[in-house]
Amino acid sequence: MAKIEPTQVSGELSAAGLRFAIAVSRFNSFITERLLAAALDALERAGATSKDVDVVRVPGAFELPLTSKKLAQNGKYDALIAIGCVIRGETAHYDYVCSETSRGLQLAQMDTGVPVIFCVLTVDTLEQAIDRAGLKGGNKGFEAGLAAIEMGRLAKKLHGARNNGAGTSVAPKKKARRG
Ligand code: INI
Repeated sequence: MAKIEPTQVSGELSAAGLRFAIAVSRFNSFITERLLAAALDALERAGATSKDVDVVRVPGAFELPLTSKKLAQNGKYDALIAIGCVIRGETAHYDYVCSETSRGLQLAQMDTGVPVIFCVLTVDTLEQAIDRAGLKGGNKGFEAGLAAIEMGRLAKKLHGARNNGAGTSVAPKKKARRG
């Protein structure tokens, strides 16, 4: 059995001092507004205040990736949450919206380095969506809020990990000016 005791690195569930943006789709707003309320509840319980959170509304889930990428690029936020709800219809539209939304959100976080939490329900029926927005399946918005806090904290730590040991956040050294 190995005897080493590796340093454990994870993000604490404290939102104090972190900034968040939440992009919310208006499509299926009956569901997305419930997810948003739960995400805000999680952030507030963990210490976030009104000035720490911006909410941006978009037409549908398909618009979440570009909006998230622009929000991530402006450098104001430690973590983002993308909230949507795609319900299967009779055509292949559902498949295109689901796959491009998930792919685009992953690209947004990989391109910018800012965590983007995926809070897009992809369900077959309205009942399944309701279950995940506050009924039988809990509320995925609350889980997304917690994930945003954890990833926002973790991203800060990992940013400084090479400079001062894992777990310590240190801003990168400024380059010395020449001349
Ligand atoms: N957008 C959603 O967020 N959920 C859906 O269920 C949905 N369906 O079923 O069509 C949906 N479509 C709109 C799409 O996200 C875009 O807003 C639209 O195509 C304009 O680009």
